[in-house]
Amino acid sequence: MAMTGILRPGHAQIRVLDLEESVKWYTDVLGLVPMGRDSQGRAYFKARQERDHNSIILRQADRAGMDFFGYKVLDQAALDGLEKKIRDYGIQTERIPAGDLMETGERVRFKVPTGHTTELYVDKKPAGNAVGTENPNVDVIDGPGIGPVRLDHCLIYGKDIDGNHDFYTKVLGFHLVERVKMEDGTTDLAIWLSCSAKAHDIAMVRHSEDDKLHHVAFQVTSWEQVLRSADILSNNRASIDVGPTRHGITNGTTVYFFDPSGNRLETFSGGYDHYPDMEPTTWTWDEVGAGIFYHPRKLNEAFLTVVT
Ligand code: M3P
Ligand code: FE
Repeated sequence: MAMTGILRPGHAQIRVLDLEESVKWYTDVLGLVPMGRDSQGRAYFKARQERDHNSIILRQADRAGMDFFGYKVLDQAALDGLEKKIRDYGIQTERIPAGDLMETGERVRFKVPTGHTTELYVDKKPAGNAVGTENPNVDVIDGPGIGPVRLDHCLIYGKDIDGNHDFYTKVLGFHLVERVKMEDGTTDLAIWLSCSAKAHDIAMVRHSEDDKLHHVAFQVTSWEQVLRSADILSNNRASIDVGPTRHGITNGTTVYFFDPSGNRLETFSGGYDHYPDMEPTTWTWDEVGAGIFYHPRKLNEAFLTVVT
């Protein structure tokens, strides 16, 4: 039976260099809904169709990047079971008390083999989406800003991609959706993993330095909304990295851009459904360019190497 353990990515805490400037940008340009601040000064946001209180937390720091990525789990029994499996696998866990993150229950925190701090939690206070749950209107996305519907996935960089693959599939219950092979034809350069029927809930690329962030991605509803994202970004003089274009991998349409601190973000649409019984898709080294950006069919060096 599906969806008995980890349900979906639930929150990401992102480091920003100037909190006030970032709060304004995440509200007015990205179009997230501001949900308040905590006693540590962190700023909370949700995407407009998310029902839980927060999904993006901004923390002022002296360098950009991601502090942690958290997944929502079905219930307490599933959380306890997952914590036991993580410990039995040989990875230490720590419990962060309820309320440390605003309107969020107790979290189980651990480090995956690439050094990324990762969390599981059950409770986050329902806060309502843009249209409610009784006889809802269609959510007409009218601004301010892009207004993505939800936090969708992140792409992380680190050394032990094989360790992450093993841990994510054997312990956390994810399945492999796509992979890119290196020149040797056997080593994985990158993998896309799902805990659901989405084309990916997380992706990871082999890299010389651990605990790096490539991007955090938000879903929008159509290719036209991807184009609209890029228009809004350009209107606001935001730094667009790549696109709008399409990935061969996942078939998603995409635009990549940077927040004011240099964290790369993505709004994307589409991507096929993938179930655990389906064979993963493999991209060989000679066609990796088309996997990443389907139209130019060649690698973009800056896209691959700039991380926070
Ligand atoms: C995606 C995606 C890279 C590919 C990224 C792909 C970094 O972001 O959403 O499928 O090679
Ligand atoms: Fe992505």
